[in-house]
Amino acid sequence: CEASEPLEFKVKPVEQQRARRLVVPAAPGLQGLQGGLVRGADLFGYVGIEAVLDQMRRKTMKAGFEFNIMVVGQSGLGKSTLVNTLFKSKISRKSCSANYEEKIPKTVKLHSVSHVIEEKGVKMKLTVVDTPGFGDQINNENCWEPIVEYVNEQYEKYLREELHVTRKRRIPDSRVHCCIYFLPATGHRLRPIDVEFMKRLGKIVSIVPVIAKADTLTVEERQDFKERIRRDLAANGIGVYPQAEYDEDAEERLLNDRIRESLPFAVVGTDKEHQVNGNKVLGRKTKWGIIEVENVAHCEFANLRDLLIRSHLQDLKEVTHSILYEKYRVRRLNESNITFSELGLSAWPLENGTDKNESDSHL
Ligand SMILES: Nc1nc2c(ncn2[C@@H]2O[C@H](COP(=O)(O)OP(=O)(O)OP(=O)(O)O)[C@@H](O)[C@H]2O)c(=O)[nH]1
Ligand SMILES: [Mg+2]
Repeated sequence: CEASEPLEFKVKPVEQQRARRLVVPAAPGLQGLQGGLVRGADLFGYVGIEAVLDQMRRKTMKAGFEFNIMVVGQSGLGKSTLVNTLFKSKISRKSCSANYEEKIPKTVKLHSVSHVIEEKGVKMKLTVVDTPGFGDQINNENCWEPIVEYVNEQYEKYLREELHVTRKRRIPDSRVHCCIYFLPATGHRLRPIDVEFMKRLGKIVSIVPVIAKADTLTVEERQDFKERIRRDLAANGIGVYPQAEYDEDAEERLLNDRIRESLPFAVVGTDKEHQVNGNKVLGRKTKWGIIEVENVAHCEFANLRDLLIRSHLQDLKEVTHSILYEKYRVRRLNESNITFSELGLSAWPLENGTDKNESDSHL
């Protein structure tokens, strides 16, 4: 469904994140002059560099964003429910009609749901890839393979588009920018299957782990479980997003440290709305009350949504493009079995270490 009205939820403009890096300090020689000159002083030596922000803003608003999330985890942990929660929560509530009768069926094949969300003139195409849960088979060996294959297929699609002689101005981006990995709320430790799964997946995609069905844990159990998971992740060398080595400056480190300390987010999902104090809220009705999924006092769904959309959307895209996809690209181009005809090319695009298409496009 498509939202036609502006929404309340604020998507942090990308240029705001970059603005702090684009501040140009005044030249030392100008400082004395500035006090003495009255009108026109502001224009002395002014080249208008900051106008680039407006240009970026206009371009970005026109082009819009593409953002792709994938949900992965054992069967029955509430992955499909959380996808619905995300689309029915603040980011797109006005655009979706509730369907109370429909029960979410078991997911049997990988499929994606896309919504175009528009807010204050900014368009975002949010795609969530829902995957079938694993763990139902007697032998769960290699259960990560279909997921790993899907992520790599999207990189391959992008690579092929990039290597075409006549490239599209804007390559459609179906690469997975973030994978939400669901952990069962056992209250114990990471299970071997989750360790193996995340080890493999973490090499090719940004993982954000969550504790599923967190309403089944007490406050203390939740805290202990989180700490144990963080220790297990570190002990097994599993890097989850946001990785400390990608922090760009002290300000980012401070923000990301706070996120790292609260991972994995303890989430609750639902696709039902209930009346609470005269307001409609997304929640799960129990015998003892309603768990409000967007209320931070009840669970951390809102923190997860804010991380994905409000604060780290652009960073997740950058990490995917500049680090994860780059690794895939280098590996593929170094492979000897990649043929010209396979890529639809008449000659090898890389000559003397430069991308011929790339240099042509700058002419
Ligand atoms: N208690 C509780 N139950 C939940 C939560 N989220 C989903 N459920 C219930 O768990 C059951 C399974 O939910 P699904 O969303 O189909 O789970 P799934 O992970 O998509 O399952 P597969 O498609 O088999 O992989 C449903 O009955 C949901 O109502 C939650 O946060 N808390
Ligand atoms: Mg499902």
